[in-house]
Amino acid sequence: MQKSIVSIVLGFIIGVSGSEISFEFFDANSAAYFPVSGLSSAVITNNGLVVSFSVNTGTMNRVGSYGFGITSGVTGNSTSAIDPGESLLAIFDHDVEITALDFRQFTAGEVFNVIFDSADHLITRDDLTQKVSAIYSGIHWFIAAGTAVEFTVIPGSSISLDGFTVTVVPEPEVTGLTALALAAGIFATRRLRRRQI
Ligand SMILES: [Ca+2]
Ligand SMILES: [Ca+2]
Repeated sequence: MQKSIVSIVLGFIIGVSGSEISFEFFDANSAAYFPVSGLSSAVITNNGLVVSFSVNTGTMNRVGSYGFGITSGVTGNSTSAIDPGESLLAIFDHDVEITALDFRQFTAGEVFNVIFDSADHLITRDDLTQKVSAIYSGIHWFIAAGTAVEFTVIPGSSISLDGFTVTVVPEPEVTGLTALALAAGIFATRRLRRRQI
């Protein structure tokens, strides 16, 4: 009885923290697929995490078998990729860490740019951790709640972004409460054991 109450309290306090949350815009068979094609903005709730997506020009666009990007009036626009002058913006309602990015149509010489906290984070094809599937992982990029992260490319590049993965960073006061709940759980278990002796 006491143990189950502690489990419920712990589960409630931990909430959206911890596990990886994926956003997929290309693979329609993926469990994390969100259809946003044709929209200039979209608010998505995924495992308790609320994300506001928007584009600076045109609309988000998925082209089957090619990729996901932005289609707009920029010079040399590819309908299935992010081109120079096009940006996808994301704002999260919790502190998160970006842990992986999944690309397509990423060829040698091209450079993707993720901008946050007024700093560029440039990715070349050589930087990709899995070249065939064009995945960039092994990162822990902290994005504070309410601040914008911008997905874009540098001139001469045209790259599709299939999706990305984040983990939610626990808030300090939540961590404190979790420790308190854990301590209460240990105390309850000890009392239970002592009674059984
Ligand atoms: Ca484009
Ligand atoms: Ca390309």
